[in-house]
Amino acid sequence: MKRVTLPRYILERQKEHSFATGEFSILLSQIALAGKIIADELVHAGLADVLGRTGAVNVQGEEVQKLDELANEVFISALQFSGLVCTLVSEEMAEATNFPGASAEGRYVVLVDPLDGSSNIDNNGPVGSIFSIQRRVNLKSPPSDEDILQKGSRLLAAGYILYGPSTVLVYSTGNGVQGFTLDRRIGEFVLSHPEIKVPKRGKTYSVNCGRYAYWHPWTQKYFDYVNAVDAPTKRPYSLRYIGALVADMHRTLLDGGIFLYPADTANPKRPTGKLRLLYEAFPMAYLMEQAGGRAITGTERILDIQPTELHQRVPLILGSPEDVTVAESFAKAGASPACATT
Ligand code: AHM
Ligand code: MG
Repeated sequence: MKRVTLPRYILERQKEHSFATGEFSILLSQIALAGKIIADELVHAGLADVLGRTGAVNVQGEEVQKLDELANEVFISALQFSGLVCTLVSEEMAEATNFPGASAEGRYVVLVDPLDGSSNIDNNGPVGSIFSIQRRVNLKSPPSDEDILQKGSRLLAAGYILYGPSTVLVYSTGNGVQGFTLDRRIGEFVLSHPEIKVPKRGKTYSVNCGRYAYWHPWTQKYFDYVNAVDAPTKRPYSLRYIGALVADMHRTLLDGGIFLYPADTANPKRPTGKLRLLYEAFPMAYLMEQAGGRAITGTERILDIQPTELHQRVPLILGSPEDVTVAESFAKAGASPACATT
């Protein structure tokens, strides 16, 4: 059997990347290394003393799990000595971290959610890591917000690692989406899902419908729509929701359908939903578009949003193009004063 490892794949396609020769290979192999280390820690988590909470609360106001902290440390160690990354942005760190020494000259900003879906950790559910890479805007001055707060449409690369029954790394550098599965026998990611394309339409929707009471009227109407019986459009859709964005994204990417984490009214402090723009919504939107899908807030393309804050949140709706377009028509009708129902 022909086995194409991740390092071989990157080398073979290096000329297509918008990175300077060799730099992307180093960056991606360091990210893949972080993924392998985290995957290994997760496999043994129930045996080592790494389950549960640290007692700390992060910048998001969420309790930090020991594995959140560990995964964050793994990404820092994997990236800070590459000499390529000037700044790391992480869900687990209140501020962006500028790496010292030779790295201060680095030409890239890396953004990560080191362990996404961490509420699944203690019950042995799937979790993931999300990463993306931006090019530093100005090499002559110290790294600043200008380098970090760039639109998703300017991303050089994005991807995720899903720690499920197998560990899968999916990434794009703007030339389609490739998926690799970790072969533990040789310790390498091996190409298993070349040129991933999302189906034009799916049969499932994915949303935390326990929040129905807090949703805006258009979201409730869309939910009622996907649950209604209509043979020509193959409704009702089935519900699939894992509660870990990486796992819900991976299924949606492969099988089609729609994922939503919409804005709701539950918490006035976060009227734009739960998911974070820079290190959750942007990379997933980038991958979904690269696979032929769409990603919107409801009324706006995610990748066109100009970020204003490091940990800003955003409503996220992504998936098969036809499914997202239907949801968009509900959102646009709901946003129009003529159609407002409250
Ligand atoms: P996390 O990054 O702190 O783990 O939170 C993000 C997660 C996503 O993975 C997932 O889509 C969402 O939170 C689930 O939230 P909820 O439990 O409200 O459905
Ligand atoms: Mg997350």
